Parts: sequence; C-alpha cells; structure tokens
Amino acid sequence: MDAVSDSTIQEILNGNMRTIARLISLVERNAKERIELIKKLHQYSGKAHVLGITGPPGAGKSTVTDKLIGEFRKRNKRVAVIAVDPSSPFTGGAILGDRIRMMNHATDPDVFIRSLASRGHLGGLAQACGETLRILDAAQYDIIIIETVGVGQSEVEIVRYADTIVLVTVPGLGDDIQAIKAGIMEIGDIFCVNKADKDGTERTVREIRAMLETAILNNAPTRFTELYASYYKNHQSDSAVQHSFAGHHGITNLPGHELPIPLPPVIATVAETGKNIQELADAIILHGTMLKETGLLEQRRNENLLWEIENMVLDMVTEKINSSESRNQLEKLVASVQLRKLDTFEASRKLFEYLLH
Ligand SMILES: Nc1nc2c(ncn2[C@@H]2O[C@H](COP(=O)(O)OP(=O)(O)OP(=O)(O)O)[C@@H](O)[C@H]2O)c(=O)[nH]1
Ligand SMILES: [Mg+2]
Repeated sequence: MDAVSDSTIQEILNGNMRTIARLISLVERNAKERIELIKKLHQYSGKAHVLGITGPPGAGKSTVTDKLIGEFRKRNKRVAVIAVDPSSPFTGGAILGDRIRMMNHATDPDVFIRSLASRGHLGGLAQACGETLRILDAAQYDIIIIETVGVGQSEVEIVRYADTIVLVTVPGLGDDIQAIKAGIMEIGDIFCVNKADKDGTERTVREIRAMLETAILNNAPTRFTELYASYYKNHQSDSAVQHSFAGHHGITNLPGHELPIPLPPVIATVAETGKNIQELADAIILHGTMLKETGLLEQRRNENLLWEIENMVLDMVTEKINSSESRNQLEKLVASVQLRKLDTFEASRKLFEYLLH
C-alpha cells in the first residue's frame, strides 16, 4: 500500500472494506507506514458512538454483540466491531468463535467485523485497538463496538476507548459479582445480565442494583451517577424518560438528596433468542444521547484521550528500555551500584535521563 497516498485516505473515508482491512493489518503488525495514514485520518474521526462490551469469558458478549448489530442495522446505522482477545497470543479458539457467532452479518456491506490479536503485550494490544478504532471512526461507521474479555483490571482498560460501556454478566456467578464489586463496576454504564433463561437471574439483577445503590450511598466515584442524575433532572416533565428510568434503570431515594437518583439500567437478556436486546439497544442509544446533551461526552473523551496518550508514552518507554543500547547502559549502571559507586536512586535517575535522549 502506498502509505500516504490520498487515494488510500479517500478509500477509507468512503468505507472501502478491503482498504480498511489492509490498514488494520498494518496496525496489527505494528508496521511503521501505518502512522502517517492514521495521523491523516485523525481529523475525520470523532463522530462514531463507541461502545465497549466487556465481561467474563463465555458470558455471551459475542452473541449479544451479534444481536445488537441486528438492532442497530434496523435503525439504519452502520456498525463496526473490534473483537479483542487479550488473554492469549495464540487467539485461535475464541476469535474463531467470535467470527462464527457474528457470521449472520458477514455479507452486509454496512457491517465490518474484525478480530485483533495480541502483539505480545497488553499495552501493544490496547494501542492497536485505539488505532483500529480511529480508522473505523474515520470510515464513518455510526457505531463501533469493542468486545473484550474483562476479568482483571488490565483487560478492562481496553474499554476505556468507549463512550458507553456495557458490562455483560450471567446469573449465579458469585465470583463474577465479586469481581464487579472489586472495581470493574465503576466503569459500567449499562449492565446486561445475559442468559436470563437460567435460574437466579432475578437475584443477580437485584444484587447488581443493590451494589449500585450502595455505591451511590457511599459517594463512590462511578461513571454514571452524574450523567444519569443530571439527565433525569433535566427531563422531569418528560413522561417517556421518567417511564424509561422507572423501568430498567430503577430509581433510588437517598437521604440528603432532593431528587430521586436513577440507577444505570440493569437489563436481563437472552442473547440466543434476542429477548430484551431491543431494550438494551435503546438504553445504549439513550446513553449516547445523554452524553451529548449533558456535555459529558467531551469530558469522557478527554479522560479517554488522557489515558490513551499516557498509555502510548508508557509503551514508548517500555520499547526504549528494552532496546539493546538501554540494556547495555543499564548493565553498566548495575555494575556501578554493585561496586557501591552509585546508589539505586542515582542509577535509576541516570537511566531515566538516558531514556529521554
Ligand atoms: N443459555 C444461554 N446461552 C447463551 C446465551 N447467550 C449466549 N449463550 C451461549 O454461551 C456461549 C458463549 O457465548 P459467546 O457469545 O461466545 O460468549 P463470549 O462472552 O463472547 O465468550 P468469549 O469471547 O470467549 O469470552 C455460547 O455457547 C452461546 O451460545 C443465552 O442468552 N442463554
Ligand atoms: Mg466473544
């Protein structure tokens, strides 16, 4: 590919799937020539609604995603999916599964689905995801879905590219709820209890609601409180909004608050049959509308960009510190520390200064 040709840029802007796929392959290979292209595409990006779908392995993220694609297509939206598998560098199994589960849309010219494989370390994968996102955004997809397994904190980081985050869980997973409690919950905007055809769904929905209430009560920093509360307040006389909040969201009355506080939606779905997927799609689109209307979209994107750039810098440092010149430098410093000519503070400061040059 002629790396910086205007025709390549034009093809991406026009949504040419083959050119998009070729460019994403360059991203995956970390090929240098991708950089000029992505830099040029930046000015055309920023319009897509970016949706993160995360949750434990096997919760049904791909099945939910497949059904959501159908819902968004009914509303005439062009959809792109990035399926990220951070768990293994040999991604065969899971990604093959993702492809099969989303096969329904393989022939739709307005649906683009791509799996992203690991480049060896998680930071690299996060960066590849960010670059892929920018390409698809410039290709004018209305909705871009990032599907990624979320169990540990580091995997969940990838969804930080998203404007709206859907946490998918399943009934009766005690440990799963613990993991959500342990901090992942703070990133969720919408909660999906999938496999609602199984026992214990009601209980899981109740548990999640209770956790969310407790978080609000304790003034825990959650992504949703400010957004949902301010939108609710601005639409006090809008019966459709009030109805929607009273339904899937649930509302909690807290001492010391003049208005009831809406919780984020907790929606029980059966992705296999499509049950409540329409409601989930509605909640996602409403969340996007709320972000724009309240001005919080900009704030969230600021936070996301801050994280992304910080991450890129950390990647650069990691790359540089692993270069053979840096290793040589480091070994010399270690020798001096052993000889008590330097202490570890001085040695690390010297290496830091070396890295900056
Ligand atoms: N009973 C039931 N099974 C479901 C439902 N949704 C998905 N499944 C099944 O659950 C299994 C895992 O579904 P996936 O969509 O691959 O789950 P995932 O979260 O994407 O999995 P990974 O990407 O591997 O983490 C598959 O066998 C699905 O058919 C549901 O609503 N009910
Ligand atoms: Mg999957």
